Amino acid sequence: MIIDKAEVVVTSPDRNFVTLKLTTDDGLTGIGDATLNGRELAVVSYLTEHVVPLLLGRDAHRIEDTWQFLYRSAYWRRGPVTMAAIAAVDMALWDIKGKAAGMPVYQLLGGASRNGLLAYGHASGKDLPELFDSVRSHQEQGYRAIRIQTGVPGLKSIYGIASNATYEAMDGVRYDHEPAQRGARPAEEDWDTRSYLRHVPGVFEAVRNEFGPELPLLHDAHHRLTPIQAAQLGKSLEPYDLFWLEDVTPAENQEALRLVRQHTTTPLAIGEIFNTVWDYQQIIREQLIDYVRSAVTHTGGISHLRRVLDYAAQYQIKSGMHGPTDISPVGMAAAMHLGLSIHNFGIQEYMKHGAKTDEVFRQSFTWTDGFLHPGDAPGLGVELDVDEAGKYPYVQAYLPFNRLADGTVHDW
Ligand code: EZ4
Ligand code: CO
Repeated sequence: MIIDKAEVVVTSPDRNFVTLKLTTDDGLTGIGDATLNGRELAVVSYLTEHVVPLLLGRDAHRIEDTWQFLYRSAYWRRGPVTMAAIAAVDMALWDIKGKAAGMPVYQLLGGASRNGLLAYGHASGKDLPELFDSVRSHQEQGYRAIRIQTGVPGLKSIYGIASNATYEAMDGVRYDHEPAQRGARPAEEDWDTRSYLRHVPGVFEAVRNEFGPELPLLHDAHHRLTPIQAAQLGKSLEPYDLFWLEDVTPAENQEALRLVRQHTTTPLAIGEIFNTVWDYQQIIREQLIDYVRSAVTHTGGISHLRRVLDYAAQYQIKSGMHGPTDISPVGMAAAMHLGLSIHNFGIQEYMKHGAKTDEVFRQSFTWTDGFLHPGDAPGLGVELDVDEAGKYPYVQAYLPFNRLADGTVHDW
């Protein structure tokens, strides 16, 4: 089983996706997701110029050896571009191994540890009536756990709220929240932490009053707070029993979470922008988080994220894999196979992709009563239609950035 072809496919049905497609000499194909939102072409270049030439002629069965070779032989380790490229190779090789074995990937990882994966969706609204409608619509779609994001009085556009501008930029495609916008420059949003901290507890009180105590609710602070502000938010949300509070501080400083942890019992989730186990070393060992947010796509693939989650399991920390629309259907499938097999699965983020995306990527997962299942097709269970992908060339798009009232750039 020698890799004799490796192609990098860039396509933009609804949004940009980067996919690595490997073909072996006996005709098996495997695909992996390498999408890095807003920096897609950097990964394309890393793969095309530096990884593809090294893959040709290698034994496709040797997943671990290939992973170690790509990680260590580069000398320059880690980083989102490198780790997304390695992730794509890793996923594609697991896909091929599954097809060679005639088994879905989760069987190769030890088999199912559960019947399905509890998933949460994104409800949002600029005000409470719009938010309540969005929560109801998610419940009608079967979601049993819901992330809550709202507008903050005085701020024009804010992370997590589906806006008409976004729909227009996305050719009218309705995503519950897609922050990247097509165009030559990133959109500028505004931010004020004090207004946010004042407003959010009242929103959760209203949501609990409307929807009752049972519904698991989540919230994303998206890296914007200082440690003491994060502690304040965690405390103020305790009465509303959150499933988790996500990314309260910028993730680079792991120690910041110690201070947050000393002040609040609100469960914490972090890690969507982490890319190796080293980013988690201290926060897992010191039990400073409750959920690991890494995506398979951004953390070196199934092989490496499984290591992170095995380490987390020793501390009763669970998975909460990132699953926004910028994770392609291939990356989502990889997350589902991994999540189904590990013991310490927590919850899976799940936003539906657009109709065009679903035509480019033919998928075999199921969504039943709020639970995902990757399906039983051999490999990852996703087929890339290269002709269909070719209809949608890359479109430049950027994630937004924030400025404070005085013009200072703030974390987005
Ligand atoms: O901003 O995926 O929890 N989800 C998130 C996402 C991220 C985007 C960045 O590409 O924080 O909405
Ligand atoms: Co997030």
